[in-house]
Amino acid sequence: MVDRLNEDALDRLSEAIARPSYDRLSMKTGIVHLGVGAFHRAHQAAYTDEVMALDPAWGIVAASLRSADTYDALEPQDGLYTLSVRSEAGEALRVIGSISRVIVAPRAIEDLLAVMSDPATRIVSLTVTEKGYCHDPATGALNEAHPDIIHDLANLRTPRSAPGFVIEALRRRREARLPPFTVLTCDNLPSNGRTVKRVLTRFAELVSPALGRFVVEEVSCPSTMVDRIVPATSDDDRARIAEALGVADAWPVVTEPFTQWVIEDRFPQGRPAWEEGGAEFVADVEPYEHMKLRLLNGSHSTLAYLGYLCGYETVAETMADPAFVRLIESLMNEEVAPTLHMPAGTDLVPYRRALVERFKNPALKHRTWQIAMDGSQKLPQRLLGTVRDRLRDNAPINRLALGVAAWMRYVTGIDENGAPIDVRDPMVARLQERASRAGPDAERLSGELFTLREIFGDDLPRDPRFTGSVTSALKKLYAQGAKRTVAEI
Ligand code: CS2
Repeated sequence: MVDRLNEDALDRLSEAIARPSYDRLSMKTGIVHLGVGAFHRAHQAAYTDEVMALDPAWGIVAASLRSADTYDALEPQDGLYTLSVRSEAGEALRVIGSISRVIVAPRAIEDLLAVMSDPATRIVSLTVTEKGYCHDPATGALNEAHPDIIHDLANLRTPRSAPGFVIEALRRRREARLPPFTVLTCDNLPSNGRTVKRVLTRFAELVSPALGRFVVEEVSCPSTMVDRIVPATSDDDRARIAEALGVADAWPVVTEPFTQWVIEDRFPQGRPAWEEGGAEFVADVEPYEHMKLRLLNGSHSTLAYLGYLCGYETVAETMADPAFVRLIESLMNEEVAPTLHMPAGTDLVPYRRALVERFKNPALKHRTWQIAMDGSQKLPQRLLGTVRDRLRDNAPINRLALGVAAWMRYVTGIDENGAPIDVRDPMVARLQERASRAGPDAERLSGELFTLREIFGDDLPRDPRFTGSVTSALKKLYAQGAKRTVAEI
């Protein structure tokens, strides 16, 4: 009796469950992925699985930079896991086989660096979240005071951070006269390829000028736009999926039917034929990235802070409130869309409509609390870039300002009923120190938080149109609560 998903169990799954059509034993490692979270497994690993039959050279060795959870779940499963695609229409299950091995970086540093430095590895991809780049979110520059960066520069051979691993592996390849791998960032950063190149270049320069030049001249960092909503897996998901599989899967991932991956085609060492799995290759990703970060993620963060303050647990629950649908539609139509400059032929109207439907998907339990995490790293590219463009055009920013104000209200760590909020953010200590200094006073709170240059830059705190709009939205949130504020805007 097989009770766990693994290679042996594949033949016994019911017909309805899709599974790898290729021989997993002939798979070679062409990709090392850093950050093996749910998003990678529902997105890039699924695209790669889709095209593996075309070329088995592109197997993935996936590393987690911190916890051993994914390793513990997938190692007994031969790297296999279930991808569940859910909507009101039902659930489709597919077993993904593109990950051949999981490595827990902190306890296998040398092992990970060895695979990254192997001649067969031609791509190192990353989903390490915004904060994983150890950069200053407002400027995109490497944060040289970041404890992990200080550690890694002093201990090149035993890195902790994503930039530290990438640079040490590149250093070894250069020394061995091997060509560098392509660095493929799949995180929601602005101009993500350019940002990662800048961070890596600076790190490398601090190691040696020659390594800095090598990164500038030889390392390709294509930008990507990645999109798929992937909430954290719950125990209910595990139980439901085990029932359908007939075997247990310790870590399935649950997602929506929609998926999009737009990539700049700059892979000097080759790449999988991801286009056969639905990816789009373009010369310049930036317009798509702006569209997605500003429309989807900007709305998502706005929904997360305001929805949480209203007591809504999930995005779908928040979107069941018609006042929120109105807010998000008008935010997108009136304040965000006018800042986008899309290539001819892109129609934003169906894109925006689809977003509203995606947010409403009742089969996804995407917690507002989950999206609210790490706001200090997210606001710049999700809301503040749009704010800057609007201010340049002298255009109103009421809804964008409400999103920023809701973030300020949220990071105080006390909700509208006086209960604590579990704020997760790399800057949480500084945020809450400022919030407690200010007390429940909109003017003082916004004043304290505007001084955070890493988030707001030097320009926004000096623009009274911005500070005024945010402070007046924050006053409303304090005076009448989030529900009424949203209903009235
Ligand atoms: C979300 C994103 O958690 C978040 O901050 O906004 O993870 C979002 O679901 C994805 O970017 C969708 O592609």
